[in-house]
Amino acid sequence: RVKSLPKNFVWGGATAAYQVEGATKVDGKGKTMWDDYLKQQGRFAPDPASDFYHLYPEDIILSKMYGLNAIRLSISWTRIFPEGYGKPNQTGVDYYHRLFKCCIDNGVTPYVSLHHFDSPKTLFEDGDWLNRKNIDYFVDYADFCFKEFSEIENWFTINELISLAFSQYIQGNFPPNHHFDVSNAIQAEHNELLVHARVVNLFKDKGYTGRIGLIHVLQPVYPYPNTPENTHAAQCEDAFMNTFLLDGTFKGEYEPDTMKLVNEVLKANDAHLTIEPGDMETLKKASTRNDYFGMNYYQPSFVAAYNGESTNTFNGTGEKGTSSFKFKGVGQHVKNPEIPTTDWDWNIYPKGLYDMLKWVSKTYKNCKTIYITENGLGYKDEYKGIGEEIDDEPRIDFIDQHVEALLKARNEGVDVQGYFVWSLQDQFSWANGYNKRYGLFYVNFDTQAREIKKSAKWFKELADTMGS
Ligand code: BGP
Repeated sequence: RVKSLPKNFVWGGATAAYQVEGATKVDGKGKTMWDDYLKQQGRFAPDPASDFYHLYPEDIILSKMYGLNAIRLSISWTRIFPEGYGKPNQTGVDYYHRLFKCCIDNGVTPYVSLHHFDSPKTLFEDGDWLNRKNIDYFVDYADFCFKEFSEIENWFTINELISLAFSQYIQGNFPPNHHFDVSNAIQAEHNELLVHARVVNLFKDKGYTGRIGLIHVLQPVYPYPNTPENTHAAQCEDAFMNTFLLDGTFKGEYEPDTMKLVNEVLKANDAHLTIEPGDMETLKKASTRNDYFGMNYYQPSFVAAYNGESTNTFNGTGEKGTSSFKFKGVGQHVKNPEIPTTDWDWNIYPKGLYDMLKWVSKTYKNCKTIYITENGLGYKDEYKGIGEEIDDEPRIDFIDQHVEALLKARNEGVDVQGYFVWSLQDQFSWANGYNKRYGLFYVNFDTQAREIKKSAKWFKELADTMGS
């Protein structure tokens, strides 16, 4: 391994408020779009999650002990503004001050997102990102946070814009569970970009100090098998899932080549996108003002051309081989027999991370510093008993290979400054519940006791030996 990392390279663990905090009904917190939905669905609940609301000191100390110098957190909008707007809830504000202080005191630098899939219920019911009024509310909430939490130096606006749009309106596994509602999906993508741009512009115009950026998950799309039709299908999916968002973020315009493909997808699905006057100016202005880029990477998709009706099944249980995805006029996901998959049918392909890093840094000149803000393996970890180490060798392999890919890109000139493993501790997963574990630290969800996984020890060694 090439030891060419700077001393301040960031080794972090990632979390998201709703997935770790639990305590969804305490201290004046308002409901998110998930609370009633999960209750109705009856599969699993967001409480207790990892009870991070109460146990954060323990997790921060574990982070420090195991070599992590950073943590990704998100602020739950509804702890601050229970309805999304109005009068701030001081108890929520105090909680985040305590949490941030604990991180900083322990030398674990907080990287904070303002939105990680948890829109307030009130605003969600009023159209979520599709309603422009909600964009104004978010800008106000962001402004409040920048002013209030001046101890924070690293901000992200929204986590994974595409996952929201795609899971809500295409894949149908996030509320409101629409399937292949292509107009709403593309509109949500555009509106989220607008939200981000407005917040970046506010941050810079008001002269807040610190850094601001956003987080995209990038899912490279490869044709399989490699034929001209499948290549075209891959380009269509790539435009819809990746390029549209990256163009909007870092170019402040949707390139003609991107729009040609996106329009093809829209046409095949009788869908349309509305861009209002002034939108593109807002995006343009923000496009040079991002201080850094958070890239999440899990897996690529392998795609073949498909022109039949759209249909999909989501594997939310870990029963291997139960997922399918066919998107009219775009393509269908196929299995590449040479690529291993997880129990949830996610492709394991570290080279995809290298490919994305190289491509983004080459294509988007305004994308300067990159942090890998999520990467990790969902796995059915086996509990061995109190105080017993959990053997998660496959996770070690996964992280090792992906860090290797990161280093290769870095050695070839891509400015990557950090790596956050998803996730810090085991957490609740939105559409999969509690058996899809990602943590370096095992959480016994009955007792909330933490156990150390082999990967945590390995990660400490990695962080200690590299970049020192
Ligand atoms: C990302 C999200 C995380 C997390 C992760 C793993 O898309 O930002 O919140 O959940 O993916 O996904 P999952 O929990 O569906 O396995």
